[in-house]
Amino acid sequence: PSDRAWWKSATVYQVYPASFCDHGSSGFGTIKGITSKVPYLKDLGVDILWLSPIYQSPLADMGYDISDYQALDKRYGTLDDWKELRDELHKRGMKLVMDLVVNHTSDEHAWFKESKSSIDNSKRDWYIWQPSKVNEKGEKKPPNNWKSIFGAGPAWEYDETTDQWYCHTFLKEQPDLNWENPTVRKAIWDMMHWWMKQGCDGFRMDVINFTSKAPGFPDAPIVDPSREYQPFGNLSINRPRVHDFLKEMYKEVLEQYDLFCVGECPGDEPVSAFAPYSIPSNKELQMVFHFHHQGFDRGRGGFGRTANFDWKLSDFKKVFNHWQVEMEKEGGWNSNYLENHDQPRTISRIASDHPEDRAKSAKLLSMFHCSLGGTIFIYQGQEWGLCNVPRSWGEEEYKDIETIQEIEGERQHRKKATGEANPDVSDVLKYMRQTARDNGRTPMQWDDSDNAGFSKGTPWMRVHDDYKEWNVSAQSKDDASVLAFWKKMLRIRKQYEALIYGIFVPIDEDNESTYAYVRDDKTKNEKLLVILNMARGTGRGEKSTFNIPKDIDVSKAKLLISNGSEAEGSSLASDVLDLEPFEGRIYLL
Ligand code: ISL
Repeated sequence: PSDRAWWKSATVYQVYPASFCDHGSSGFGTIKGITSKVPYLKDLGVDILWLSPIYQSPLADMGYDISDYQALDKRYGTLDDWKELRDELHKRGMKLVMDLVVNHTSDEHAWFKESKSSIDNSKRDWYIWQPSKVNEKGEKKPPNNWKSIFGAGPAWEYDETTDQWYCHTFLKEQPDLNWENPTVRKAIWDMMHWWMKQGCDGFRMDVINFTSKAPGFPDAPIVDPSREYQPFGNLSINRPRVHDFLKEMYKEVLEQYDLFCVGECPGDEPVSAFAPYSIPSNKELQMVFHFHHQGFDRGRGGFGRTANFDWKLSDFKKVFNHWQVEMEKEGGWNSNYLENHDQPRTISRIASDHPEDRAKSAKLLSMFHCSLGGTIFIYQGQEWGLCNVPRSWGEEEYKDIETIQEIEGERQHRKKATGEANPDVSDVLKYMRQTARDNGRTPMQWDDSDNAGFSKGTPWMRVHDDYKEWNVSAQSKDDASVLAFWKKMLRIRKQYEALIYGIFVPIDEDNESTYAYVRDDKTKNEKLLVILNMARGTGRGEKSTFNIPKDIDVSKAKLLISNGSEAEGSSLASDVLDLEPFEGRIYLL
């Protein structure tokens, strides 16, 4: 059927270029390095490669701060290298998707340099400039109380030359573009056309729902009175104008190509606020990344990345069940990612990275991920069970600017609040170990040679200590490996389309041990039952018993795949299942 578009069943693989493969000895991943691994990706079952930014950048935020959209950063390679990568992918029927970071540029982008140079510069209005707010003491303060996403400081930076402030929802090195200006939008559309003409196959759009700000830039509600700056929330997220902008983008660019596109859309609003982006008749995007499932284990403290170690499985399930069921009702399309370069590793987060649990956990999560409706996104390392950085690593191994600012911001806040010169921030460090983006950024582990075969030089970020044992090469030779399991699971997903398109029917939602659901594809008369033992005691997996509800007909059930000892093809002897720790089973009904 026509609603089964190619991009719905595609397997997308995200590469974080700095940490993927360095063909030389710079210690920094390169495009040539990525190209050398295309056969590996093909063999895994990948259809689309999405590259995190490789454009020219001062790397204040690892390339999410772009100083020239049409030039590549020399550290990664040249446009010719990129063309070679494109050709190697296309030759194998695979596609290449680029990251589009257009909510903001780098402060070193020529547009911003011009904009900053004077109030009457023709590009002044390309960014968001506002005069100071003067307080009772006569001090010049930011135009409002918005906190930037990173750290505790304001989302505004003062510029002395013109005595105004510019808006930066992220780092001060990432000034926000003024999307209200049609000339800015036109420049973005032109740049997108340019990439499409180079043979790129689509875009992943960074924080695309941040592009419209509330008129008049009002103060954000105060959620923490002890702090000067507050989360801006809906004053710069999911505003109605974003939909106008995207409709224009669709008409001016997207519609003219058979491309792939996904918008990154953080925010706390209900599914109904996110579905419109992907409802086909709205003519905006194909799908978005939401963040609700990234919040289940996060604490709600004064700073962004606190962790809640006592989350309940039922809360986790609720989020996924809700998105699966509601998105279908709304007529939009889901995207499924568990990991990316901004998130810790799921094995450590949801299951267990204890040596005895790790492989089993990784396979369980593969079954979970591949049995959710929507397009799936795998993040490098996920396919062979990479986990969080060792807890023993010191603060100095963490390279991400968010981590650094988070710790430093809190240190400053506490200094002020307590008057202590060196306040204790060990709790922040403890949280960061669990939640930091660095967890997802350690280099790929290709083999057991020096630096895990990632680079012949010193890696920009330390390689995980476990690479001698955990690496692609070892797993490629092992039929029982996590990597072999992922390959199989990805094949099964393509073969049984109920896993992609079927109706999602949650079972026993309050069960705190087992996650179970049915995927029912009525057009193909195909029905699958997924049962996943996610029980964790003190971080380790636990046995559990699951009762299959009576209304599910299991008389013809055959085991399709499992990470446990039950033989494939076996039928169900009883509707009471004794499950081993982290055991998962998918039955064809
Ligand atoms: O990781 C987060 C902060 O805790 C997220 O809120 C993240 O900032 C958000 O997902 C937006 O991410 C994207 O835009 C950022 C960039 O730093 C991230 O790497 C990128 O994925 C700014 O461009």
